[in-house]
Amino acid sequence: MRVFILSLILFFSFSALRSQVKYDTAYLNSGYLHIDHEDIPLALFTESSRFDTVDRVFHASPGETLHLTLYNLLDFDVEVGCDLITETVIVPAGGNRTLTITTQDPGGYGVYAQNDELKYYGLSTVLRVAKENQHNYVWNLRAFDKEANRRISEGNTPDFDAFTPLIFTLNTEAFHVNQMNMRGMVNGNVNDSIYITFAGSNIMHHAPHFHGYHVEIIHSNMENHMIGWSKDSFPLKRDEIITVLLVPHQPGTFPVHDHNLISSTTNGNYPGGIMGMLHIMP
Ligand SMILES: [Cu+2]
Repeated sequence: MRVFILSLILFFSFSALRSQVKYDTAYLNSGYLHIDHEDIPLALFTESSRFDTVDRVFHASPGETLHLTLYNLLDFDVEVGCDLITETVIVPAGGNRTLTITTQDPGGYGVYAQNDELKYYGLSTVLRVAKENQHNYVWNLRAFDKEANRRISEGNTPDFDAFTPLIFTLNTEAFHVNQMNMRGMVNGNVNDSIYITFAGSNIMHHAPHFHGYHVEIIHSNMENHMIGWSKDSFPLKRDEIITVLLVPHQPGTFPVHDHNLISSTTNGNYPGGIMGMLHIMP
């Protein structure tokens, strides 16, 4: 009996230890974003070695250590880091390296190329630290100047002083009147706790505005004096990652758009660009 109890204790302590470590992988991958009959070159963290335009978002529970193995399919080396740690890894072209990230508090944190041009080019995503059974959404907002992307894809330096973005995306999709952004949808019920993490991922400042609801700003990866405030719009700085809590008080369908109004367009035409949608059932 004593041996049995002892092995039970051992078993549970080992599983507790194991649950604090998580392994994950992603690819550094290049391809094209197809928007408004044009192909815009970019590079993203992807789920598989086959390129697709879905940003790979990482998840960990608070306190968990994430061993993130990155495979670099690009033809140059990329140095990758994360907001939560000071170490970085240089992932060689064609090779792989593991970034070890120790997490603590819930929130959204950046995982990105250290080089600003590559970060702009798409190598910037989110590590969402949260309990597993929550309603978590991550919305990555980007502004693209096609000329800058073309120059980076050809190995040249873009001219960010002449930066003229015409393409704005939420999770690499631009809104279109005939086609809602399916990657910018929130589905929930009145009184649910819904967490949305906004990443101002590449180069522009944004100002998300919620119609129909106020949200509580609960976390930022930067110094932010608005933590705990209940607001319907808030500034999102370049490289900032803000997590908000939405507890809907009424049912309905409401948009979330950006008050940096140029980003509600695609190639200068309204409506387009960054547009999320909330579908709240009774
Ligand atoms: Cu508005």
